[in-house]
Amino acid sequence: MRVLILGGDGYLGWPTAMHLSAQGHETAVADNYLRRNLCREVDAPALYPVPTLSARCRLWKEVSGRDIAPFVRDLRVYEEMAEVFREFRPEAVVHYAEQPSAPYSMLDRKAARLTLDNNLQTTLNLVYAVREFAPSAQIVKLGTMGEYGTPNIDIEEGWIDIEHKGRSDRFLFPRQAGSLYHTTKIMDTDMLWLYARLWGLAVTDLMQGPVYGIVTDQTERHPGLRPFFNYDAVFGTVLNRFVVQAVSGCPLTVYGKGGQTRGYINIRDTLECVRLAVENPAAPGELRVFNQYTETFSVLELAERVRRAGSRLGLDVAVEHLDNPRTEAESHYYNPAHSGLTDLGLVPHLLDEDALVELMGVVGEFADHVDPRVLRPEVSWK
Ligand code: USQ
Repeated sequence: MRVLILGGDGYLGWPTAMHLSAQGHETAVADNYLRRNLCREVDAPALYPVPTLSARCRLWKEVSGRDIAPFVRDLRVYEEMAEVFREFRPEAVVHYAEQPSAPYSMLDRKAARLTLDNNLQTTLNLVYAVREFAPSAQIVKLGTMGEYGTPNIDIEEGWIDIEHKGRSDRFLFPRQAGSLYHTTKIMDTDMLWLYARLWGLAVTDLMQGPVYGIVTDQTERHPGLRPFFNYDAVFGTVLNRFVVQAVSGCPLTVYGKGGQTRGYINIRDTLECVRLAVENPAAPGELRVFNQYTETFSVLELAERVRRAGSRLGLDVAVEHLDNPRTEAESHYYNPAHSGLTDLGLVPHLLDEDALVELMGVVGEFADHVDPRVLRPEVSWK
């Protein structure tokens, strides 16, 4: 299949492109380096340097013999999105091209505005480009488990049947996000559902939990193929941050009580989930939703696992409770359904001690690069 990855330079976009290319799909990546630029703006260094998109595509060609076509384009500009579609003529589009950080979206008015504009404009341009240039192409959009928040009832996979005053209907599961970033993802979902109904678009929405890891089958082939990896308090996600903190001798930063529970997923499984969604498309007019995570943990459980894996490597890992910079429940019910992707064939990589020790090994190569100043959270939700 001809698969276009929007946001193909990011932590997940690039590894997804290699994974699909390795499976025999004809693959292209489009990105405007927004993530790299925002990281510079907030002084959030990546753990190691990452080559440009074109350089990575050349490296991939050298090690695999396969092409990934790079498009450095600003997808907020319809003409640039259209040009990519005209040239590549995708059959499937994977949409990662969003400002992905909750803390960044809460930084100030300017960052909030950028998050809203970037995420919604890109999604709207995608909808129009599909209609104009590739009407039978399916859209696989990365959503987030954070769309649901932490309600006091079981979370369904996207849809819920409701009986009301003797009648019943099926609706999107109620959503209540905890940041502006997560709210833009809700808006994306609503926009895509509108155009699925109106124009018959085929859409899969992958509600993903926080991802961890660096290593995939393809990154193993050359260090220059590793993903863009943040560990700072704005762009880094919790488990990746804990691993970096552990190997660099800094205490693990548990926000508040640490009872916040989320659904986590190994980066290898993210790539497989996207492949499964692409190869088993939604029907025209359908908004299909999968909850994309494999295991739930509280923040304290993650910290304890990292501490134990660290001690296997002779590291003395300390855990520190900080005042929570976010407004979120610190102890709550959490039970989301997540059978859709397993039913399609996902075989999860679970978070055992070996997985953590492997990640600590790779991160450990760069322990000297870690800047402890960027580990402390500075952005407050208040
Ligand atoms: N947390 C800590 N200490 C830290 C960092 C985070 O206790 O040093 C806590 C947070 O307060 C939160 C939980 O860990 O309760 C997860 O935080 P996170 O930064 O790993 O995840 P989040 O901000 O929710 O966002 C990340 C990705 C986002 C994705 C989302 C999935 O950045 O793109 O959509 O995970 S989910 O969390 O399910 O919404």
